[in-house]
Amino acid sequence: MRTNQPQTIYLSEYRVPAYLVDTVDLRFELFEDGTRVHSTLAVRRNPESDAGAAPLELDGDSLVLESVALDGKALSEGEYEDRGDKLIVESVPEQFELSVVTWIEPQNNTRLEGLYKSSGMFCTQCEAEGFRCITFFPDRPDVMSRFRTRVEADKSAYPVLLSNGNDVERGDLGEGRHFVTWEDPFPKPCYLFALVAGDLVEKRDTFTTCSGRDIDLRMYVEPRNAEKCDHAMDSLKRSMRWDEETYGREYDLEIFMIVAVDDFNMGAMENKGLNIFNSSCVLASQETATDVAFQRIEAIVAHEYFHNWSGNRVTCRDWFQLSLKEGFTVFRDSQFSADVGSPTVKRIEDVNVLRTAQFAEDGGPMAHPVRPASYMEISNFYTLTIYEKGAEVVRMIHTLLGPDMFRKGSDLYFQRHDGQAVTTDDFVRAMEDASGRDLSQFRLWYEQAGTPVLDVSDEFDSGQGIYRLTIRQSIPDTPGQTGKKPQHIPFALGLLGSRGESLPLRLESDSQDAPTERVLELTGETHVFEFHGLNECPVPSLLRQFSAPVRVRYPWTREQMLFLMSHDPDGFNRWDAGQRLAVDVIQSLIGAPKDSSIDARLVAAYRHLISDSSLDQALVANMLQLPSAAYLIELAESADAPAIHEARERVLKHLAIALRDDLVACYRRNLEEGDYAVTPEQIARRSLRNTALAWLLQINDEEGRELAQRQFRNSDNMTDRLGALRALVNSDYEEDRERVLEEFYERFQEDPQVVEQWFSVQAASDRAGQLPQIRALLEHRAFDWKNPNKIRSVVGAFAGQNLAAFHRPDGSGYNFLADQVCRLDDSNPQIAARLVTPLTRWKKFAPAHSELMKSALERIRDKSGLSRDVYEVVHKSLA
Ligand code: 0A1
Ligand code: ZN
Repeated sequence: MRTNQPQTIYLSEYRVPAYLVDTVDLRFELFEDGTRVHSTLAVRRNPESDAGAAPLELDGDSLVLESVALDGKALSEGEYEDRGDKLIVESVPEQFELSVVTWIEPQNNTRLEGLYKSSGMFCTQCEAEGFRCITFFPDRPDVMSRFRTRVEADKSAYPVLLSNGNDVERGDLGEGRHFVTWEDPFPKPCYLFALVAGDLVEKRDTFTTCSGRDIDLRMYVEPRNAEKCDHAMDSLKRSMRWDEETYGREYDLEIFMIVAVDDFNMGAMENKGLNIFNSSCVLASQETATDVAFQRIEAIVAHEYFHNWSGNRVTCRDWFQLSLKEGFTVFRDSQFSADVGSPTVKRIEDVNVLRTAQFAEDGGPMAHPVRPASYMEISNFYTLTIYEKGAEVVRMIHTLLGPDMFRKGSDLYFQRHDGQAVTTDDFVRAMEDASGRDLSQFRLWYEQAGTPVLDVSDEFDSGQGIYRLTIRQSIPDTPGQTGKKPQHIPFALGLLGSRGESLPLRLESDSQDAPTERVLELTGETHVFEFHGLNECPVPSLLRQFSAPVRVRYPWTREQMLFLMSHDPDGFNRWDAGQRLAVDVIQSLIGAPKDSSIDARLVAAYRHLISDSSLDQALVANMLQLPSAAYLIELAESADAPAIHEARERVLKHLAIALRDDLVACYRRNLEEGDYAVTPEQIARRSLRNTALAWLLQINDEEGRELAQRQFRNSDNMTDRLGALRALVNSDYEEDRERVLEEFYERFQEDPQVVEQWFSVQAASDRAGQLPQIRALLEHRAFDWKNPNKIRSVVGAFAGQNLAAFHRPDGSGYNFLADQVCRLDDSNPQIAARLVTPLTRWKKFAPAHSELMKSALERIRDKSGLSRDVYEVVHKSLA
């Protein structure tokens, strides 16, 4: 709870730690009414610090201090100061052993930081600053220590006792209690510490590394989830092999463990040798998980595993460097997903998130550079900018250097910095040193916030056969940053002739056999490129593969969009052209009379996509998805959310009516597929038939209704069952909606992950998710205010996806969200701060909405005892 105004922490004030901790010896006595933590630290003065004989300062949070001893001698109260958030020992020798005993109450820890209980088990979350909720410690990532951890607990309630590293000793303690001691040979920052104690089943497997070492792979889950581990285990083995083959990274401990917990603030955590996962990001079975969930699990398992090198072996010097591990690791996991699935589809999915949500963040009040210069609460900086834009920055380095030089750079980075806590600058330097390239201007990507805008114009000189492309870059102002410098941007492009053929890109100096695709490097404010030897004005295919996280403005005609949609050899740009066309059509209808006509060419293009089965079906499945309302809002200058929603719905219904027969045929054609498997081909078939169903039900088609009901009852997998449920819930068939929702709940009520899906299908629906219904969901017996997943699946889905209900003109949606944020602020500030996000975008909306959103934010601001997390987000949004 906040007592004073939160302090701002600045990168410029970074100082090396005054003291280092070489080893940490921990003993946890776990009881039902609390936990006693005994900690013994081997401390010494840091030779690199100029602080001299400064007092020793350790961080703490919500701890009851029981005793302090220095070199075995108990300190009296005058010899140390317990300030709550700091334990200060005024005078210490150069090297000493400090023993501290603290008492904590995991059973009452609703913040889910530090040690807490979830469904009867003990677990930890220490990133970023949770370790200080366990014991007093220099809680900063540049203090790296070797940990030895003894866990003691009741044997029948907690038969499984885990921590990082290898188990070196175990035994009974009498009175029904037992212990296990774990030793981690690798020095690590305390944010990577983990402990788990529970009644869990163990699933085992083995992985043989490239050097022939057998690694023991273990998953620990609650007994009811024993059958939901196979997919995560397979994903883990695939990730381990991939990291050896692609980055030359071998696993380093003898054991690798994964634990699933129900109550978790984020997706998962890469604790050394003991990854802890949110259940929804690791457990899956054909009957209970959708294709999207299967793919997400594979990506997150890979992400956490990859952190073992990018994050754990080489870690961050301070939290301003968070993207050092997160941006690089997201880049690595997206390469992995592209390699094991469909690269084009993976790129489409990533860019969709980036353009819809990260661009919005970068243009809003919380905009910050990939390497921020200041923060109040670091938990607020686990953002799309740090993760996704950070990954795009690494991706651009990959594009500029090419795969071989990039690999040399990553080898050098891992070799040079193994066992160290370093900066994003160290990463870039390794890339420079390995490749010989100068990335000094490129570093601005880490320092400047905001999405660069590229204004592109062109002209064709038919007399000389020259096509001239002019590109001007500008970077918008963001909070605290104005007058930005031009950045180094890799810009991939191609040019197409009138028959759709790829034309050679002959820059003046080129020989005859010029390439048909190039990566231009933009460094100045304006560049003019001249392409020679052309007989006709080409159609440009710009920013292929989305080669940089920028907005491109070019006056495309609808003819050009249609042309690229069917001819661009770059699959990503084919999809992008289709999106642009749909955006253009929808935008032209916003606020237009109800009977205004819809461009017939859009219908023809979609008909072609639906009915030509020779096209890449995975790409088609994505091309059929209309741009989301959230993306359309992001593109708008002053968004009228209800009007955007309405225009989008109109286009969808219009397409569904015009293509009704094609949709039924598409559904039937994609029905048979053999045994269920999560392959790109089958995923595409399921996506196509569920899109067809969803569209048919938008127009109250009786045949569609029957197909949906049949699919709902008979399908053997969750993708189809949920697809049918969603289509029926979003239809006008009110009785069907009630019935299928009830049947679905009856069947899956014992499965928390499925119940979460059931909540969000309703909360995201403008039919089933109006405010009275949302309030009823909050009262439902399956809802739990202590479980972040449940909160996200109702409150998060309502505010983030149900735009029609959230943006009701009376402001009731905004006030509802403000109420829930205030309620959560006391119990779980991290989740409360994340839920505020939709309101922080208030300046983006038309005045009537924006005023109401602002006053909802002001109500949150005025709550007494606001947490630091929510304080930062709300105050920055209102500034
Ligand atoms: N490092 C984890 C994500 C994570 C971050 C913060 C947390 O608590 C504030 C928890 C998990 C990852 O990138 O997977
Ligand atoms: Zn991560």
